[in-house]
Amino acid sequence: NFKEVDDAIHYRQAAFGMIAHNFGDMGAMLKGKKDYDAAIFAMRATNVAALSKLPLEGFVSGSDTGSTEALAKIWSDKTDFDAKMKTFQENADLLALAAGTSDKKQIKQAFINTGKSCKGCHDVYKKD
Ligand code: ASC
Repeated sequence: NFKEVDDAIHYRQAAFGMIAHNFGDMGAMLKGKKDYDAAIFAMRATNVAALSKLPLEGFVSGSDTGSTEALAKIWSDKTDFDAKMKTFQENADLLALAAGTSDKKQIKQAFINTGKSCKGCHDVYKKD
């Protein structure tokens, strides 16, 4: 358990920050903004899959105020929020699996699916 609500907010923000760093680098490789390195890409995909399991724990009740972009709707629609988070985790797991192959088409599709599950949640539950 977290000692303070702020600790929970920091925890989930740290996880999201690490997810964005790893996912962003994968995107740069797929878009040709930097050289594609299959080993680094696979490591990052593994990182994102593991990190995807972390943020949900930080969404404790009462943590919709303070230094956060999380909307109160998360807690009024918690079942849907949890389901969307689970979909993200599943897509991240599939991306890590794809990244272990050399099937670039499958990798790209799995990356797109994962990005959609990031955006799908942000559109509804994150302040702009
Ligand atoms: C990222 C990032 C997000 C997602 C989202 C995907 O790299 O920081 O929030 O991808 O833009 O659509």
